[in-house]
Amino acid sequence: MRKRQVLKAVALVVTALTATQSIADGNTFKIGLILPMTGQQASTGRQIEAAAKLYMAQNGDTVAGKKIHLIIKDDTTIPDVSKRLAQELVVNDKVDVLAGFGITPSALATAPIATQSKTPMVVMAAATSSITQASPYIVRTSFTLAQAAVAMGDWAPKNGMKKVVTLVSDYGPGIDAEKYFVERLLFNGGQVAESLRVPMRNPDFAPFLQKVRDLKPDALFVFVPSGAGAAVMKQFLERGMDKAGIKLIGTGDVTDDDQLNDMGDGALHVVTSHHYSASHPSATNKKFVEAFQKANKGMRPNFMAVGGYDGMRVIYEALKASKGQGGGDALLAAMKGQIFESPRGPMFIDSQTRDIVQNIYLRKVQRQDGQLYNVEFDVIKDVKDPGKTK
Ligand code: VNL
Repeated sequence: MRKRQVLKAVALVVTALTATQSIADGNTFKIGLILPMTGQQASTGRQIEAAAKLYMAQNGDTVAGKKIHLIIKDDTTIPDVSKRLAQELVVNDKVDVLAGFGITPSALATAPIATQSKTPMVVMAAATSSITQASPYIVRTSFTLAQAAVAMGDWAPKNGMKKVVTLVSDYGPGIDAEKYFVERLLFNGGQVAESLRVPMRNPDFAPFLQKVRDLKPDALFVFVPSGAGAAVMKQFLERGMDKAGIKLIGTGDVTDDDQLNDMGDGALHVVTSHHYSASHPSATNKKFVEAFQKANKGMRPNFMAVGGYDGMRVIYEALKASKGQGGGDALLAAMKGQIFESPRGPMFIDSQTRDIVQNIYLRKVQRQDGQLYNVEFDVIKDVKDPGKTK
């Protein structure tokens, strides 16, 4: 008799709890942010986490009547872990949106989960062209290497660098950077002395740089992922390659704002092409950089931070536009076609490709107020990803 009553009471409590839970869920909007918080690309996770939190601090955590719940998971820079975490976030946590993705293999591994569960997946960092084609639920707020590299392939040969060696990380974004840079370089009358590819994991640049020295090109074009640029710069300078008359050029990943200020004067005058510089001269960017630094002990935001910040904006606005109703397809529809001013400049999510259209800037490393910055000196407006296959 007693036992029965206890059981009944327990059942009632459980029912009540479940009810509260489901009411809470009904008013909650969950964003599963999968990032490399440890491992080789940990700086990317750190930057995006800080940016997402800043966006929420500035814009509140209630949107269209829903309480935003950010769930951050560390994929340790390992694609299989990204995929498993995404599965758990969708099945157990019932997230409304998946976001983050520090490296291309993580984004590609997770794409099928987004498709199967009809969950929008906002790629805030990874930058291989093909990613947006891996799932109709992917929207990108970072950039593509093809987008950035084309500008350098036009600029370098017109500025005295005809004979170039390329050195890229041997995976998706590196292969895109090499392909689109070389295509434009050749088109503009330049020549490729050699194309070198270094392993993505634990790269040792020394033997490759020695080879470049022997080839004596006018310039060395480099793509390495965010976080690896300082090592390249150090070894380039240690080998006296600048003194041997070889110019270092690349996409802006190599002079990443996260590391640039610690690279020293050897980095001065390096020219790169990219979509974001912390010194981008707009009121929107000044406000962003100041607030980011204030909230993060002076840490300077890099292009990863801006991808995360704008990604949150795309999610918030999609939730508003779909009036808090949620549902993957409604959210996705409201992400497509968004157009707004980012700290990087104007940006647009192309509804056909779900990829980003944005300005690409040519920048030169210079000292401003005692610090090293990528100072923009030219712009190619509204660049679509040239790497889309039909
Ligand atoms: C990727 C592209 C990663 C560019 C990066 O840094 C980067 C990628 C982590 O697609 O894997 O700077």
